[in-house]
Formats: sequence, structure tokens, C-alpha cells
Amino acid sequence: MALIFHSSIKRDDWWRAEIGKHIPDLEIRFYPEVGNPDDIEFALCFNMPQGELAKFKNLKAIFSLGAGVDHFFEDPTFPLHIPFARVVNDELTSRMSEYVTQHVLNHHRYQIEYDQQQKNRSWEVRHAPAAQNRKVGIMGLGELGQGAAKTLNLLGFDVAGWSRTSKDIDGVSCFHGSDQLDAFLARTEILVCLLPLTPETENILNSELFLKLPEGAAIINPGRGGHLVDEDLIKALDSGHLSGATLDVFHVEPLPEESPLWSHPKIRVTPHVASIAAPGQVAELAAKNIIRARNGDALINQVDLTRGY
Ligand code: NDP
Ligand code: OXD
Repeated sequence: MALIFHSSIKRDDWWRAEIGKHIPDLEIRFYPEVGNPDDIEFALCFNMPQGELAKFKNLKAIFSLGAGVDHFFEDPTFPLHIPFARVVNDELTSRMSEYVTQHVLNHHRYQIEYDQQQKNRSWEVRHAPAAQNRKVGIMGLGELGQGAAKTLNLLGFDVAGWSRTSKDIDGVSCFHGSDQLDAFLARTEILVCLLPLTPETENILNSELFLKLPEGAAIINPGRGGHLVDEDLIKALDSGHLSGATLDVFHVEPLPEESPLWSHPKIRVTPHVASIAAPGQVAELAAKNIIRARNGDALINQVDLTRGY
């Protein structure tokens, strides 16, 4: 029996060695070198081509190489009856906290505006409020959202968060559900999206939502490209209602050359690098989960199929 591995980043020998440290007798095959599909017992993958996982009739468990699992559910043949786990780990969380903090500070301290000023050799001083008077709002108070909230708290920001179910988190004003979304938005000057992409959250960052934010608010999206209506963002930036946006994720990745997002003066683009799961921790987690699956135990970080995240 074997594990099938698929990732766009090719480090086959490294993965073989890393997983082999924990389960030396496990055969690892690298997609598309599947061999006999009936040998495949486990899949460790990200962005597996649609229809492929369904071909493995003896699969016991599927492991995502990342935290987000939306792309698995886009596959209409995804085997929903197979236990499925995603990545949660401290390095992934702390790297995301770094990204969010870096870009919250950029917007808080007007760095996008200063970059433009530098191009024009313009010396214009802008006064940023103290962090405790800057209201940051995080959509999604899960592993990554809570991690980012804690880090922003340490810098003194006035942090709120919005989630599906109610939360009580020290130092964070918590809002939940659609009834409390407007109140959360009304107090948010820098909005960070760390939601999973589901049918409920798709296109959530749209004109209607932007208008509920105070004038001059900024957006940071390391969630998923499918959360954002690109044209609505451009309109809100061009009208001056929003002051800037930092985007890490896109509808199509790599972001196509012709996308207007690349060159908009108020948009910063990063190439889906906000937080990349530490491979050593991912391999260790997969190995632990393989042992659990073989023993018939529930997986660590098992995805709740009814919620879709
Ligand atoms: P979690 O599942 O731990 O947290 C998700 C949060 O979103 C929860 O607080 C959940 O609410 C909330 N949520 C889900 N649906 C809704 C809804 N309909 N309305 C309001 N709140 C909702 O996810 P993670 O924190 O681990 O990851 C979040 C996302 O970050 C991933 O799905 C992925 O898209 C993205 N990501 C991006 C990376 C990058 O490099 N750009 C790297 C890693 C992840 P509740 O708590 O009530 O369940
Ligand atoms: C993830 C990602 O979901 O890299 O882990 O986006």
C-alpha cells in the first residue's frame, strides 16, 4: 500500500525522507506516477487535478498540504466519505500573523501613500493615530484569525473579529453571524479577511460590504481570491471610499499578466505567500494521521464536511 503525493513545489526526495523518518515502510508515489491506483491508501496533496482522488478505491484518508480546503470541494468527484484533514500548526499561524501585522502597519502608517509620494518626490507628512486608536477588524476568528488578533493586540491595536459562531477572546471585540456583520464593519478601519472560502463567504468582499466600512478604510486579503469581487474593489479605491488594499490570493493564480490589480496604485500584490505550511510539521502531522487512520482513530484537524471548512 502507498501514499500518493501531489504539490506544485517539486521536492520529492525531501518529502520521501521526511515522511520516511516517521513511517519508514510507507511507499510514496509522486503524482502523476500513480502505478496501480488500487495500491493508494493515503493522499497528501494540494490542488490535485479534479477527478483524480476518486480513482483511488482503497483510500483510507486524505490530507491537505495547506490550511484551506476549498479547492478539494470544487472537485465534483471528491470522495466525501473518506476522512479528510487539513493543516493547523504553530508556524503556519505565526507566519500569517507576521503577514497580517506587516500589512496592517503599512496601511496604519500610510506606506502605500508614501511609496506613491516617493515616486513623485513629494514630501507630505500624514499623521497616523496611535495604535490604540486604530480599529482593525478580522473576518474569521479561527486558527489564523485568532493568531493575528493576538499579535495585533501586543502592538496595542483596537482589534475586533467576526466569526460564524460566538466567541469570547481576551482583548478582541467579538461579533458573529450576519446580524452583527454591519456593526463589525462600521467600526473597522483596516479589514483583514481570514475566512475560509465556502458558498456563504464567496464574493463577500463586494461593493455593498465596502460601503459599510468607514471612508478611507483599507482591505487586506490573505483568505482566498474567491472572497473578493475585484471590480468592486477597484471601484471603491477609485472613488476614494477605500484608501488601499493588499492582496495575497486571487481568482486565478498566478495572477494573469493582464490583470488590472497588478498596476493599480492603491493595490499591493503578494504571490500567495502570506503563510506557507512548514513542510517538516506537515510531514509529521501526515505521519501521525496515517498511524491514526490505520488504527481506525479520528484524524487530527479533521475537516467538518457539514461546514465545508
Ligand atoms: P479556521 O477554519 O480555523 O477558521 C475559519 C474562521 O472563519 C472561523 O472563525 C469561522 O467561524 C469563520 N467563518 C467560516 N464561515 C463563516 C461565515 N459564513 N461567517 C462568518 N465567519 C465564518 O481556518 P484558518 O484560520 O486555519 O484559515 C482561514 C483561511 O485562511 C483558510 O481557509 C485559507 O483560505 C486561508 N489561508 C491562506 C493562506 C495564505 O498563504 N494566503 C495560508 C493559509 C490559509 P467559527 O469559528 O464560528 O467556525
Ligand atoms: C493554505 C494556503 O490554505 O497556502 O494553506 O493558502
